[in-house]
Amino acid sequence: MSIVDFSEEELERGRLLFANETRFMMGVVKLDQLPEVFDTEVAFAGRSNVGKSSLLNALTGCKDIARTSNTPGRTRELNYFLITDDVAIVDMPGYGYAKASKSLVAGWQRLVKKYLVGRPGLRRVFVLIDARHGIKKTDIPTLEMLDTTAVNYQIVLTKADKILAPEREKVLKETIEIISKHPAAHPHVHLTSSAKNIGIAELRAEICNLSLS
Ligand SMILES: Nc1nc2c(ncn2[C@@H]2O[C@H](COP(=O)(O)OP(=O)(O)OP(=O)(O)O)[C@@H](O)[C@H]2O)c(=O)[nH]1
Ligand SMILES: [Mg+2]
Repeated sequence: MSIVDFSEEELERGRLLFANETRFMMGVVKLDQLPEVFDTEVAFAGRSNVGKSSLLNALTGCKDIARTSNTPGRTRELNYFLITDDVAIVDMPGYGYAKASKSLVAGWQRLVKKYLVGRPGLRRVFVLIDARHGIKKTDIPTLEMLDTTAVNYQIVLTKADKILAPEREKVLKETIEIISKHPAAHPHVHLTSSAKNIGIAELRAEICNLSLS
């Protein structure tokens, strides 16, 4: 279930885009290491452990192209994956992971923030939210930061397999209500499960449409 409707044609275009072999390009720890601007760049943001790397694996159909783990805070760099020469997805370190040392977390967060507000060609930031919990207080600073910049962002609910249909409806409704107060948020919300392949085709179509617009 996804409340974003795509035509058969859009879904097929998305499928074809992601049928390309995804390549890991580089991990960026400092802004001066960022690659040249791509025609289409999108990024995955969200709390540690929300499923950013897993979603990238599901989209690309590569089981372990982005490292996934049970250990929050595993992704520590801005990891660039190339879907094609012109389309890049950036897997970002998660925010809100308390167990890593404060200075480490502060370092990642500075990097993430500078990247988000200053990256030319960044078409959309997908903000991942655990569907079991919905948008939490710890997510709000990120949403507010994105509101104050020119970056367009969209909520993607993750791990939908862990809840039943009525709970899915409820979290979708609540999420849409919250984002209606955030001016830069895209009004549509994706509901996904990397484990059970829910909403993956739709997210591929969404990214493909961005690359065509
Ligand atoms: N059931 C279920 N588990 C998932 C899903 N997506 C991710 N997980 C699990 O959640 C945990 C964290 O997933 P990651 O993809 O590493 O999360 P991340 O957001 O990249 O984490 P950081 O890199 O630490 O920020 C792993 O144990 C995954 O197997 C999903 O759709 N369903
Ligand atoms: Mg990760």
